[in-house]
Amino acid sequence: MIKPPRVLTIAGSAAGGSAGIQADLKTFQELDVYGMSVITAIVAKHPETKKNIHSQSIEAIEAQYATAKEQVGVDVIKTGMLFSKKVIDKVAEIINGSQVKHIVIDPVMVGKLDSKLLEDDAIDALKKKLLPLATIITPNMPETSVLLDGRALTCVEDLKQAAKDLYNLGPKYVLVKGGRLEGPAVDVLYDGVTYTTFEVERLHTVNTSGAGCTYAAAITAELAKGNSIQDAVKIAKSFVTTAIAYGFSYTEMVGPTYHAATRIHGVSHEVKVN
Ligand code: PXL
Repeated sequence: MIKPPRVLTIAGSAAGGSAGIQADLKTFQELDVYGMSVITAIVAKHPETKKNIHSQSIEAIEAQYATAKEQVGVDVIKTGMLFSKKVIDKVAEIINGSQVKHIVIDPVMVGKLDSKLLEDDAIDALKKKLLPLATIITPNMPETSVLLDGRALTCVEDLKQAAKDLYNLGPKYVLVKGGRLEGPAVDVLYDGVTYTTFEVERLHTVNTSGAGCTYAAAITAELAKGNSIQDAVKIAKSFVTTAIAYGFSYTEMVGPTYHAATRIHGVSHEVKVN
């Protein structure tokens, strides 16, 4: 009987299905791990009040974690949108007591549709309490800038220096994603000694909603299956690039990546590792 590795995402619910918990669970399913979730907040805009973040109570967060742990058990944890300092404190406490094999932290701050997904006064707690617990953190360029006090990033060398400075906050590995650079899409991995770059051709599409969540979720799944960090990042980047290549939109709005693309189309994009 196959019992896949058990993976828990602690993140926000993106009602449109492209990002957050929904992207994570779709990715986990595609990559053959058993997915579970703790929902920290629901992102969904009310048509009249315009309220778009519906945060969950600490009690609800504790209850979801207790349920996942008791009913199933947890091998690897991923975090996404945490929203507040209060939630970050609780998630740090959960992680500290969890004894899981890996922690993947995607320091989500702003969504594609400009929702603010992390409060300003939570950034310090993220840096001091959560990042030091991570096996790997996966900031994009805007998140990297915020974590490094507004630093400008314009080239791969800047990403390397940023990865080194983020490494000093305590995670075992830092993956700075260069999606907003010109030219090929290059990400930089740093382990305290060596830099590894992961490069794919740049795809020209607007339908990338949830790409960051999907990438980090794929890394989480591959680590849970026992892959090395380098292999997990390589497989995950190929997976998310193929998902972006087959992204689409049902409406006028920015659409999702296609989580099933690798399976449905039987292709996976080549990633150059250096
Ligand atoms: O893509 C970042 C993201 C993460 N988590 C949630 C989101 C979004 C973007 O909208 O809604 C819950």
